[in-house]
Amino acid sequence: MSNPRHLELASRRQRNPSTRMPSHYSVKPEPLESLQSIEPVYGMKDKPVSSSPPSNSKVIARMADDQDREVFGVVMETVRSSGAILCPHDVPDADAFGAAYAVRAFFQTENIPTTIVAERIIPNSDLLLLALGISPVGWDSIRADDLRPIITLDTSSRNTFRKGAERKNRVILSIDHHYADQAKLEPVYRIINRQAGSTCGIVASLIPGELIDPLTALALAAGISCDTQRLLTADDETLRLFRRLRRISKVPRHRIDELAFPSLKRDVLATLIAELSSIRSVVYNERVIAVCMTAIKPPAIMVTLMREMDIDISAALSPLSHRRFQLSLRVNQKNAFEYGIKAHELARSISSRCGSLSKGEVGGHDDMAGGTLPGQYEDIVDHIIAAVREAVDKALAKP
Ligand SMILES: [Mn+2]
Repeated sequence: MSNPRHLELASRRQRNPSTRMPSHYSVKPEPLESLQSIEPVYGMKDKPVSSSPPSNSKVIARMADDQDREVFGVVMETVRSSGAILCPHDVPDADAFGAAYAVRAFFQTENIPTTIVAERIIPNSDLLLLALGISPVGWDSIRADDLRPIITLDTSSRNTFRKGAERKNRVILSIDHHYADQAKLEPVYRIINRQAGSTCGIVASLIPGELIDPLTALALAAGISCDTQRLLTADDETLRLFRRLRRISKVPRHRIDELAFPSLKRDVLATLIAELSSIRSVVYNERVIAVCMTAIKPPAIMVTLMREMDIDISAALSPLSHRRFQLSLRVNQKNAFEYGIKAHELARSISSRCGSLSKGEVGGHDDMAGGTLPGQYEDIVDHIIAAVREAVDKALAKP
């Protein structure tokens, strides 16, 4: 890391032991060689973000609690000599990359080496990677005898390891906030809060505030912008955190948003506009439901455009192979948060209507979800519209 402020913080940190992570663990770090046999020891949270200040006042956010910070400290001790592989989800977005960058920078202050391994990076991420000065590698460049433990960021799904599934590396920690039906990893530790708006918010709550240097702040702020639709769905705590991070980063708001949602290349935008002619839309109980096929991968790019058009419930499908599609789903914030039409539940309902053989290849959040679906395009569109109609009926039936 060449950032002088970061180096200064790192050396100050070494001089001042009081800024270290918790030093008295109730959970002792496990020796690396025993990781293979450990049962997962720490569970999943499904609770609102804490409203009381963390007892460790050095952190600047509350999306993780003291137990999470203790776990994070234990993981750090466990990988201190070996180093770790940091693994954001496939087709990483700013939340996944931002979280990976921040963990990497924090570990670096303790001289713990890390490698960021990411698959299917899309050109949309170029700007962010350039700004952060990182170049993730693929699983291909990790040697077979490299047994460093893996930390997954913004995912706890096995899909992340499409190429590396056979690897012997144990996942020591997953930091995540998704509702997922996907085959789950079995990490030794989990720091999962499904009520947190972003993984970057969780990571910001794990790192002592004074060690968050400008570039780390930028990474975390971009991740928060990405997962909250440029703060549109951010709660008060997230807004406060974003403001602090933005101040530390010294980067203007519009530039942070641009890293999270880079302007599309003009030819890509032109293709998306042309593809909109194949959109199928219905109006049901005053909701506009629209489904569109796209060749631009991932379909999240098309579905984000559709959401910006103020469609209530949008779905984009892109063909993966014969009779298999990748789904990206968005529910606009009014329907997601006011009427309780939850994107991740909708995705699950669509998936079961499509008769996904391997149950659970979808996941996501209240307002965004995705996954893979089997079937013919026209049938899948029918299933999506039927599932949304049912969800709208259920939402309207609620008192
Ligand atoms: Mn995320």
